[in-house]
Amino acid sequence: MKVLLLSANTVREPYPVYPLGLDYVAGAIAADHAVQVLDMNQLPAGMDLETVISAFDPEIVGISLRNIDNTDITDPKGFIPAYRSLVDRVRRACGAPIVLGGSGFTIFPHEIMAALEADYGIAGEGERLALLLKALDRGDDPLTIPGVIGRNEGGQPFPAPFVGPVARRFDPGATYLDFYLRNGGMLNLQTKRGCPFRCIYCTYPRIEGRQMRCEAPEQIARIALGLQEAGAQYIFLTDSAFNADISHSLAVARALRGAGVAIPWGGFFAPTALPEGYFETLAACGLRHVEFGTEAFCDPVLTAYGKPFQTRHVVRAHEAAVAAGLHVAHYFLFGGPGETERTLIQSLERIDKLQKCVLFLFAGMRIYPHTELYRLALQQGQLDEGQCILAPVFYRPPGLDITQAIEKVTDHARARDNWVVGAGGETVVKIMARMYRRGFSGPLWEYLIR
Ligand code: B12
Repeated sequence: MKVLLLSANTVREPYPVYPLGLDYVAGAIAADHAVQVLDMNQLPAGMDLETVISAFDPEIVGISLRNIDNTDITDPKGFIPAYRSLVDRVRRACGAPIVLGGSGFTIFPHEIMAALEADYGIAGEGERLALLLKALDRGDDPLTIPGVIGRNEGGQPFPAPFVGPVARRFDPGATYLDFYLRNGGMLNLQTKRGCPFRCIYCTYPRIEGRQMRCEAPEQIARIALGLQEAGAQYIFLTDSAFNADISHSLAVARALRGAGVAIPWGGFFAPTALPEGYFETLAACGLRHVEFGTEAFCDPVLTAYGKPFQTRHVVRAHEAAVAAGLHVAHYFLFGGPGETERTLIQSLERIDKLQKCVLFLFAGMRIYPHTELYRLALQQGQLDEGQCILAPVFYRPPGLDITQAIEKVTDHARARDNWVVGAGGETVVKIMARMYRRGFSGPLWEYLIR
């Protein structure tokens, strides 16, 4: 079959993100189908979407929906209307069935199917597109495939994790690659799937499963070398938390160094108890930056959030990362269950003591389906059973006025150059674009470190 895969993501905040998910989807079907990948960030030179579609004449169009919104209560942006226009354009250009997928889609499969009126959707891992294509080819019912849903609520939206080979197809000749190389030079790399943690607000275990499935370090290093040879100047590891499996993370780091990967890399980490010398070893293998998903700086709140660490672990992990010479950032998410004015002030005062880092601060916890937070919000009468929360709904902690909390955080941040409230907005996008044009690469927040 002729399959067109389309990345719909044109978000520039904090910087453009290479459409990694489609490399895996393409890898799963390329042996048996003719695949063309398009990226709405950069279409082939001199062509618009309609021209590419009519030239390729696809029999199936798969659309990757990574983001739903920016999850920023202070400057909210939603992407569903733009996705709807994209689907309409594809419909006008060809009669091929449309299949939706991606992390954003996986969180709200039925709601997004209804909003976009696509033909099929695959919640979870897109490797299952191979099964969907086979079923369509044979005239079998695709809705019996785990994860596949149809237009009218049929199917099984939440499958067990995909079992079977996963193969990334990275194409160094892709027309859109140059866009990412020019805008920060950052490409991305997945070393495992699954998140074992139980943070009450988080979608990751729903998107990737809870069971960690690790890729062989040598295979990861081969892919990383390919990214480097294609011109990447920085690699972002997309794992939910790179250190969730300590020994695998160390093996990956050593494999990267052993394979000759010389470009720097970074990713998300949990500030959990770590073995002595952990960050030194990673730094010696090329780790340049650490983004800690810290979220709160007060033990009762960390416990209420279901985080797998306490403040003493945060302090130790922070100091170890700084001592290893790494660029360090922490994400904070204020205003969840257990947060009061007192805990907020306590967290802000403690954050002030964190040296040599950047702080990304969000106030307002978005409620996602199938999370502990969702159940709590229902119980507390903040949501009605069956209420659609595709348009963001934020949790209201009983002990705190969230508007005042935002003001407090914003006021506190105003006097501090290394505190960034929310996603940073257009100002950040503009500054980053200017720096990328001047040849800077990577996430760039390191220039804010104080
Ligand atoms: C790493 C990451 C980041 C990094 C990315 C760095 C980089 N250079 O890649 C950073 C920190 C920059 C980032 C930023 C943002 N992120 Co982010 N990010 C993630 C994370 C943890 C992993 C994404 C990833 O690459 N996964 C690995 C790839 C291989 O998986 P995948 O893309 O999901 O693809 C698989 C399936 O989804 C499926 N699939 C994908 N496409 C298709 C297409 C079809 C047709 C099919 C059938 C299947 C399919 O198959 C693939 C293989 O199995 C996810 C959470 C998660 N665990 O998924 C959040 C996540 C995607 N991010 C999210 C958000 C909101 C953002 C921001 C908007 C935040 C902000 N306010 O700035 C920005 C947007 C950036 C941008 N330009 O798009 C949300 C999106 C949901 C939502 N509410 O919209 C997520 C889901 C986290 C969450 N809150 O739940 N992010």
